[in-house]
Amino acid sequence: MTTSGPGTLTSIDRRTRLDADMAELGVDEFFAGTFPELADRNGALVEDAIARLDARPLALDVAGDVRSVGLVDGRLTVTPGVADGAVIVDLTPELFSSFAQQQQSLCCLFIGGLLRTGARFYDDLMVWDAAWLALLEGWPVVGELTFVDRDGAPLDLHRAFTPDDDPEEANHFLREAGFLHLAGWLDGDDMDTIATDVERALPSYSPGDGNSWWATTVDGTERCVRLQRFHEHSPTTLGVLTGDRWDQLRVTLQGTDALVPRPLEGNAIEALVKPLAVTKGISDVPWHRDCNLGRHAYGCCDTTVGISVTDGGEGRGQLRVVPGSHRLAMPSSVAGTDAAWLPALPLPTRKGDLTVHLSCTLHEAQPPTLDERIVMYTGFGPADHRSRRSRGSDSDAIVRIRENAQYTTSQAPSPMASGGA
Ligand SMILES: O=C(O)CCC(=O)C(=O)O
Ligand SMILES: [Fe+2]
Repeated sequence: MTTSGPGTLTSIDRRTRLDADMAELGVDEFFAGTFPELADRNGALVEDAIARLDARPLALDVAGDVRSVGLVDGRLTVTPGVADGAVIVDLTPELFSSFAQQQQSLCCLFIGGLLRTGARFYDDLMVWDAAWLALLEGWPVVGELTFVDRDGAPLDLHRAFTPDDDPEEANHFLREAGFLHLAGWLDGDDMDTIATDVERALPSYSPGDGNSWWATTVDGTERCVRLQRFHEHSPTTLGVLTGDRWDQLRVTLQGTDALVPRPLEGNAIEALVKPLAVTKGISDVPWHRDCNLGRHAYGCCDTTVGISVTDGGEGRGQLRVVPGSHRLAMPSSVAGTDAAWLPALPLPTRKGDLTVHLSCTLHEAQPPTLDERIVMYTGFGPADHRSRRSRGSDSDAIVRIRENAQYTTSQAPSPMASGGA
């Protein structure tokens, strides 16, 4: 059976859970208490996902107490012990509780080095993260999507919106497609000034300073690829973030939701320098959702805005997105492959253009092959970031795992590094 995908999001606020409600959730309590109800409500979505992805059962070994989740005669079923062919995940009771309440995902636990599961299981884990979202949040993984404009006519996914376009049309596009290309929103001369600010600021960052990401290029050079809190180094960037055009953007994105920019006293904006021929580290982030590491139900959707300081087209580190992937939880491991059921779309930008994507939308940065690129990322989130730091929240742990990803994982070496481009 294939369910049909959900229609237009009426709101980008998809939060269903509060950190304050986090509890210590045991294996018995979850599988005997919570699971049957979830399976009644969302089991069909999970069954569709498992069948489509040909997923092996997931065996959760929680300090020796093992349950396998998978299909038996086509129905979502939990069985004691390790099911045939299962991917086995070892969890402490604390990590199980976190996973079962949609805090840390399997992807997060894997990248954080918290699983004994071998690396070859990574794709299985991504598949089960998608199935788990279907189970816990009712987010379908497979189905047919249509993209329509406000009048119900087919949506032109290649459309770019200028600052003079109707903000309601742009807002509808964002909810429908999960991304936006905003052309000519910022001043080209300001972008040139910001590029100079990046050069000037680079010497003040160093590896391991907790404020930057580094990657190695084919000639062995270590390059700073992510300059955090960059507004502290660039009055022009600060001017952008506090100017009228930025508030126009906030109003356009929020529609009927209430959005606020990232606070200026934190890591409000990151400047990314994208060198050619990266061989190690993370400069160009491969396919992912910004909520891949977890907490979708507590925080989504954030909106992430990319500011093209230099041109970002083909060969220049362009961003690609998967339209509609905020409505269907197609795993990131499938995106961009022949097995994908939602196609990827490149977003070539010019200096001064913006890209916007929701935290639930699949996206990747393509490694540049022609020229280096500079792009800045910042964003807007719900006005009420509810009880983010309350006891039981794994928000800080997830941020730490994300920040350490530059040491614990690596993008695939650029095709240029093997002389392939
Ligand atoms: O490398 C890029 O341009 C994208 C970065 C990104 O998506 C992220 O940091 O989440
Ligand atoms: Fe991202």
